[in-house]
Amino acid sequence: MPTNEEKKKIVEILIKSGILVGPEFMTNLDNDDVVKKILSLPENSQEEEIKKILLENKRGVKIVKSYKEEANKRTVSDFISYFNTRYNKLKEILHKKQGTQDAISIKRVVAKSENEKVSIIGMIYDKGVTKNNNIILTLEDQTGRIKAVVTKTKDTFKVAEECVCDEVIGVNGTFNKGIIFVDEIILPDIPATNELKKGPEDIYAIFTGDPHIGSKHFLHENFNNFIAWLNGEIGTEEQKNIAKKVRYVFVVGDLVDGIGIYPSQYDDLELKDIKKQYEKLSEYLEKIPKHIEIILCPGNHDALRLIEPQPPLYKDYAEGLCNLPNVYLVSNPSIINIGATENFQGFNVLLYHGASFHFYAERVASIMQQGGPKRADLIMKFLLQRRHLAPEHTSVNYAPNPEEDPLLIDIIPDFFVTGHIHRSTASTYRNITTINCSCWIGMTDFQEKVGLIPEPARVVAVNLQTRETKIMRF
Ligand code: D5M
Ligand code: FE
Ligand code: ZN
Repeated sequence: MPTNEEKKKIVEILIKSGILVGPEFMTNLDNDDVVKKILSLPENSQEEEIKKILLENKRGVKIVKSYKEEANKRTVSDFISYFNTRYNKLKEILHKKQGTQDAISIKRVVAKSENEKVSIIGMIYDKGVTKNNNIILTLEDQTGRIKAVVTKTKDTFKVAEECVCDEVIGVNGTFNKGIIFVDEIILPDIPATNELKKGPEDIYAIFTGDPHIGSKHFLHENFNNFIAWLNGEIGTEEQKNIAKKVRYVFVVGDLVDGIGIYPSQYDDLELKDIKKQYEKLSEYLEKIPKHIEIILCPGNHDALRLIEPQPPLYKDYAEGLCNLPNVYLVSNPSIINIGATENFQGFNVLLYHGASFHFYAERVASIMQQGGPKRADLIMKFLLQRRHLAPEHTSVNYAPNPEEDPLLIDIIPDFFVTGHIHRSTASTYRNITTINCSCWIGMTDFQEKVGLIPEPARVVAVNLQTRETKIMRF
């Protein structure tokens, strides 16, 4: 708790920065970290900075990573630095793993004598098949390129079959006649020892996505049922009991249907004005009880650039949302920490709408054969193993930030949450709960054409004390 002296100082700082707070603000200011952060701000701090700190003061939500849009134009050299940054980070992860600890540079491999055991860490520059149906990978690091052959008879052939360009892997094998004959491929992956965290409180987080507000196919009635349930108005006794314990609602992109997203979309729209679509969303979300924190990230239908990372929604479009005290606008992707208490570090939730998913659903044979886009669980596992949301360069449009790769999975999340596919799955990979959220829009002509049957009006409810997941239908 801040002392009276500290309280006075905080009020002064807030007034100077033009921020008005209600009387309940001081009563609720019980987080010493927040008090310290505000007091250590320079005199003429930006309003935005203070607001960010205040936002985190709200119960149990901390924005760990959310990306802003960078203003500068990108050049070819940015792509080179971006790939170097990505390679270095994944190399660091791989170097810690059993099997690739002794990896050396490609230049040093090439200088070796014949028939020597070698280990390298490389980015896949190219992948092909030899005339005997073995897989041939061209691997690259900062010192050069080398070919690596994986024969059909090796156990690791299955791993090689799934590999895509631009992912970073460890390779162990024998160097002979300028080629590495591969014994083992090691992926950066999630450690097998990754722990399942359980929270101290019997509370719930709800995961949903793709409301597509504004579309003629938006399912008003079902969405209203969902909100009525959150308000304890409908459901069985057991379901009402869960509703009482909900503290967080995540909505993972395609918040509105947008305008001009596909050629004939105009005819599919009930609300043909983007601001009206976001206003409608605010009207719905306003009905959610205020003790529930609502976290919103954008998707490919939202009023933002399609380049990833997509920044949080702009205030201009989402004024109503900004005025709701329990709404947090974050980027796509982003990492949000929830449920932390004095003795518990909280859960990290990795949010990603999922624009890269179709690429892997169609290109990776093992995923395609098991259901393709219907198997978000397999796609999510594939991405976690590669520690990247879109390993192959052409799988999404992205901004090549030379200092950081926002699509890299460096922090191991407790929850990996995506949408876009309009179906729901809840699964686990190495103690990470992988959730693909459903949607609130019926079948569109486009989906009918691509043969993807949606499973709308479902949410995934997770108990943060037991980590039990439940798919609920509305
Ligand atoms: O995506 C709506 C639906 O359409 C969802 O089921 C995914 C599918 N979809 C979206 N983009 C593609 C591509 N490029 N190929 C195949 N299927 C796709 P939404 O983002 O809501 O329009
Ligand atoms: Fe969608
Ligand atoms: Zn989408």
